[in-house]
Amino acid sequence: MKILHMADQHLGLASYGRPVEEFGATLMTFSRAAVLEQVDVAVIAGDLFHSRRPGPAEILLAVRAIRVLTEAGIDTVIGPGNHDGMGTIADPGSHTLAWMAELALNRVHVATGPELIETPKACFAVLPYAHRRSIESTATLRERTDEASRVLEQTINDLGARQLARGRGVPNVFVGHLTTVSARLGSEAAMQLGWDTTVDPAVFDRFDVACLGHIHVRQVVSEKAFYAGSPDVHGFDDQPAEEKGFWLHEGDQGTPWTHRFIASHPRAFQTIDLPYPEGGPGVAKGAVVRIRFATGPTPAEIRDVVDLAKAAGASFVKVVVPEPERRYRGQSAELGELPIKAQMERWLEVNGHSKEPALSIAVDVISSFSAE
Ligand SMILES: [Mn+2]
Repeated sequence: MKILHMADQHLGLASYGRPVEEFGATLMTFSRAAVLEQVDVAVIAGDLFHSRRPGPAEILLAVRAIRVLTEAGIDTVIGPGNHDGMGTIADPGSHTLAWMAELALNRVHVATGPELIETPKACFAVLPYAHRRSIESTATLRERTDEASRVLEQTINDLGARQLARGRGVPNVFVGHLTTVSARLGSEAAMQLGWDTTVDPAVFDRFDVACLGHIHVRQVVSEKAFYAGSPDVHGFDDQPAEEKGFWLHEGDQGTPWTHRFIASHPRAFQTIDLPYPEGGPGVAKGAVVRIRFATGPTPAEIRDVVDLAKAAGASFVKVVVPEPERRYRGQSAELGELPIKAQMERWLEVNGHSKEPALSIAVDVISSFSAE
């Protein structure tokens, strides 16, 4: 059987001057690819919408793309992500896709909690995003995060066991919106490290394939687990446009699966360091361009380089000028000589903040970075 897997579409994000229709077009690229490849199931592994309160334009674009799948006889399996408003796993009505689940559209399967979804050719164990706060506890932040990870792994194992118990002889697929321990993180890294519940990718070994969302960098986590990444470029630190797309997973129960990348061809992002080369800037057609000045420019210089970039085809230009060195309140010159943890501790002390939990969180974040 064939599954086309995407995640993190973020309909409604509209950053860098891009209209919502551009993200809708990417979603339509997904549907058309699914039809072209004659897949059995299209999987959307969370964050279809950018907010839990999408406007009529976003809802229309989502429904149109899903309808293309339905009319081609393709089943669609959707799991809610954090941006869809999935916060508390015990509250099935909390996310923006709840209405779509309630409609019970033919061939459209929306999970409202951790559940099994049966299609003619496979069984899907779907785990919506689960925030740490889903697990009631009086423990410390760190303990709660660890506990939430254990609970999630247990939930995944339970879903897998229930799949096996059904004994249909079809592939057992996992769909989830979550962080795995070894995942290579995108630009939201600092926000997530130490804050998000994480699971060990070994928990996916029991499935035929795991279709993951949440991390925006498309990647292979293990032999069984795959992140689709966001199909549009979300910023200058994101993967380049040519690496964006979907996974085509193909196989049968208990047999080795193949995993093929299908490009989504989103708008390119490009960084140009000044001065421009001879003959002006080389800009990919319609690219979102970031121009970096080495020294502080005059307003006229900024206007000139922006005009040249736009004339060369840029759709949006972001100008970066060097920032003057900042010194935080309470920071002294010799502080720079101290190890970073000591700097942090001293800063909290001087500014009259309590050291916990800020210090433990900072240490987690710092150690995660240096481990790479
Ligand atoms: Mn996302």
